[in-house]
Amino acid sequence: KKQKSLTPDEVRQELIKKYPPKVARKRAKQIQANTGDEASTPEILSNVRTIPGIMTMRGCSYAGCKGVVLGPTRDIVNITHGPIGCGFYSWLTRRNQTEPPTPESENYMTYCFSTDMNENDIVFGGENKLKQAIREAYDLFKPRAIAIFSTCPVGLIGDDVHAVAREMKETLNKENPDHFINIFGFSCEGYKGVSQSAGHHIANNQIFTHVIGLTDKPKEGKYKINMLGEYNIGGDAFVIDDLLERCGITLVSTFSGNSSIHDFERAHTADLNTIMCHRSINYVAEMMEIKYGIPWIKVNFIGAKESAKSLRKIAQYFGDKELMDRVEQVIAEEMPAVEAALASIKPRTEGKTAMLFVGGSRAHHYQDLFSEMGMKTLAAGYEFAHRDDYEGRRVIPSIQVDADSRNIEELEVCPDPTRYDKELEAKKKALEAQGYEFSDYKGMMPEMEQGTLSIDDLNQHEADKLIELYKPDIFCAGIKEKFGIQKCGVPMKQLHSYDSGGPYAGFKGAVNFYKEIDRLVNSKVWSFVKAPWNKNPELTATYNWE
Ligand code: CFN
Ligand code: HCA
Repeated sequence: KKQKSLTPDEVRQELIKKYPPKVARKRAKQIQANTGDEASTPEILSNVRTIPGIMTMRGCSYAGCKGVVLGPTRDIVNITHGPIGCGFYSWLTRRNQTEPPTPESENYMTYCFSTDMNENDIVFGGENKLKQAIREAYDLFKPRAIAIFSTCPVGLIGDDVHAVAREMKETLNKENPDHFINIFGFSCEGYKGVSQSAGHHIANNQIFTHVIGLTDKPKEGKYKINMLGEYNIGGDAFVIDDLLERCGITLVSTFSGNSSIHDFERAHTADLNTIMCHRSINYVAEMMEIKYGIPWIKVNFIGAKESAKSLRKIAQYFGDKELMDRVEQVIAEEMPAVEAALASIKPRTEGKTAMLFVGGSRAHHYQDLFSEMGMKTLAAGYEFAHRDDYEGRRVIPSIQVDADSRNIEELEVCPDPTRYDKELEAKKKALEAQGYEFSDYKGMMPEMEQGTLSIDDLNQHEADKLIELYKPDIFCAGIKEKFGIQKCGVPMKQLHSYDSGGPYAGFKGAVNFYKEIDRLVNSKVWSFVKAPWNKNPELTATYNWE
């Protein structure tokens, strides 16, 4: 347990005291005490470059674009233009699942496509090799679309992936007039911006420019929505799809869990955009609102209460009695299993403590599940989120161009929104007049208890210190953090890949999560672990800044 009771300020001092003054000053602004209240929530420094030498938890721009946003797409041939490691290490490690409609349907997710650039290509240029790779993929699969992802060396040597995409699209479509192929590239070199976040932005821009709106064939249905920012990790999207279907809500497309490019192409025919992970896809939502007049709302299907709230919010948007009744019926069908699980588990989890350090939305969303189990989140933080994700609606919620990624293509918003739907705009205004809140997202910090900590871009040194100072009952983060934390004797749950577990979304997912956390926090096994650095003190690392 926490050795002595420290104030948040004292904890901050402990975390930064080993740093040289300039580093300490910057990190101090990224470590803030929550006040439990929106108005007095402090500003937190975020979305800034990690100081070199610090063992950050972050990933890169290529990971955000190729791995996160486009990774779960099954019917786009995603080619990594770069050395083989980039393609290999982003190959299904995220555990995003897919279910093609028939066994014959296109599914390229099990393949790892790469140009496998080597020294020769770096010296003489890799464009020809890329053209060959596109042709080879085309001849083998005849897909609807091929996407090209740039890795660091591509930007450094100056290969023009967009020119190659244009040329190959024209050539292949001329050669095969009966089969339309879409080819587009992403300038998502790993070093762009400060984190995965720049990669999300780049992915969103290109999907909006090259794919959304390509076909007008609508899906049948009375209440049509898109689900943005749900990536089907561990099967989460399957649970959500099932809930929506039972409520009678038609899912036009999901960006991009269990997705199909054909649905992306007609996403603009939906009536409402719902956003699950705001951080990774707010750009698409904003652009679709401007170009097609489709309003968006924030939803969250992590946690039973939040899932119920989200379904109700969608139903209220359509304002239809029949839909509202059906939503209530589905919630009533789901809740008994949730309540039964909590009745047996909560007595064992109540009062336990957690720490959550994950990407750009889960460090917030998963707090709902912990609080349903009576557990308190002592400290939480994102790897790469922006101030709006932390501080909520008091920060301007619109598109923010990353300060450090000015060189990414600016938003291409249609100057002539001919298909702008005035009716939807009027509906939005009318709903707002009735008190419907489109943007009721409060952000992570105002929802955390007073005296808890929010820490942006946590690193290994600070994670070790937090564990030493608080000894939480569970620590949630990613694969790079996992083993160091377990060696400190603390149970660790991966909230990226869910280790081998999941789904955790919706009501059924909540029950899975309660059981998993109960198992972890009530197992004694971790308290028997003796870390190698305790047995062999010579292995202890020392920070020597002088
Ligand atoms: S599935 Fe999402 S929920 S998309 Fe994003 S911000 Fe990553 S890959 Mo890892 S688990 Fe994580 Fe979020 Fe949105 Fe995942 S918290 S870091 S870029 N993320
Ligand atoms: C990424 C993907 C990642 C990494 C997970 C982890 C994921 O950002 O590159 O660090 O364990 O969810 O797969 O966030």
